[in-house]
Amino acid sequence: MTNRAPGEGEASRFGISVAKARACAGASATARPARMNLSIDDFARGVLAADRAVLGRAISLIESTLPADEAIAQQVLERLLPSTGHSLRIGLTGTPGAGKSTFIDSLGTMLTERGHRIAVLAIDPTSRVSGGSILGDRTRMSRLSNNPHAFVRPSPSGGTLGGIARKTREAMLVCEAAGFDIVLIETVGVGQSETAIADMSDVVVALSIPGAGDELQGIKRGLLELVDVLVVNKAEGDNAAKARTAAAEYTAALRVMRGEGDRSRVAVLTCSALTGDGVWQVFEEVRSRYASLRASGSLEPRRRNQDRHWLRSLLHERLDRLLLDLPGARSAFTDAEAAVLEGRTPPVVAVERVINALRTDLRGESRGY
Ligand SMILES: Nc1nc2c(ncn2[C@@H]2O[C@H](COP(=O)(O)OP(=O)(O)O)[C@@H](O)[C@H]2O)c(=O)[nH]1
Ligand SMILES: [Mg+2]
Repeated sequence: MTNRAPGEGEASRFGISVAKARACAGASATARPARMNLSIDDFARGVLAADRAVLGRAISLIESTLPADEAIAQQVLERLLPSTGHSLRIGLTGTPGAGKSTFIDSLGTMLTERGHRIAVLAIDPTSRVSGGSILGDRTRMSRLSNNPHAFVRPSPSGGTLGGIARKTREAMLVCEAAGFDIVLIETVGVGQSETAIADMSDVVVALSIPGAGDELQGIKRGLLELVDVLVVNKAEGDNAAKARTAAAEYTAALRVMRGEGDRSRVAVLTCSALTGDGVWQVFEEVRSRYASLRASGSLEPRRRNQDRHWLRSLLHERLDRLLLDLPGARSAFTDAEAAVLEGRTPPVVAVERVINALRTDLRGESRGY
């Protein structure tokens, strides 16, 4: 099999069977477009048949930034869309070292033993620096990484948080189409990645550890809005009592912050991801929240609302790109930035100039059709 340059060999994409492609799986994957000679049909059929090799490649396709790959990725996604949505989507956040990967390994193993199929994905904007939250942690997920009923995929590296989150979300849809009935998405508990995870999960779990009295400051109001289940991990041995105290402090603080009668109360639990104690209870809480979302008819509206957020953020991203793709708008933007930096023009005036240049560019474009 030869390495193909992007955009080359369009026709051959439709010629190769999944089986043949699988036979090539051992070949070196350097500098090859992610679509790698699979047709849209091959991708869709392979994913729907839960072919792990094709699933892996479909996700690589989604992560690819080659324009030719992106175009195919969109069509593959569109084909798979009717087969998505049938999973419980669990978001897991918490500071590095809180035990997220260990927790996923423990819970994931319990779930596969009960007949579930688990996909584990990650959103980690720092992955390029840290070497990948999940990849670096494969040892922490040693059981799950070798489990035939689990699929573990590291965070896509590079790009903006928005880009990484989008790709993770699309990978989640592909995993759903491949029949995984539980998707666990891990993110480092920093800044906006928590918002991103809440925008693709049905239930959000935050993991923390008993610290030296910093429990209360650990609950940021923003995070509180996003989290359904708060878990104090490492609650075993000498730590068990400390963890219980931390959980009690969380409960008290949450009551104050949210108000006594708030029905959408955050559940506070303790567990030990290491021993497995309490891990299943965390899942029961997650499952019961998911069940009430479904029973009350709020699951679908919640997901549609998430889709609307994605639509808006994708649109913003594309508009940014469009601005830079159109020559008039781009140079107006460069001038505007310089003028604002030098204090010659207020931003509100500068933005109008850019918009006017953009309008002129677009009028020119539409005449070209
Ligand atoms: N004692 C104890 N250690 C744990 C527990 N869960 C995780 N750890 C340890 O905490 C460290 C960080 O765990 P990891 O799962 O990588 O955390 P992550 O960064 O949140 O994914 C590792 O050394 C784990 O072995 C637990 O329940 N108890
Ligand atoms: Mg981890």
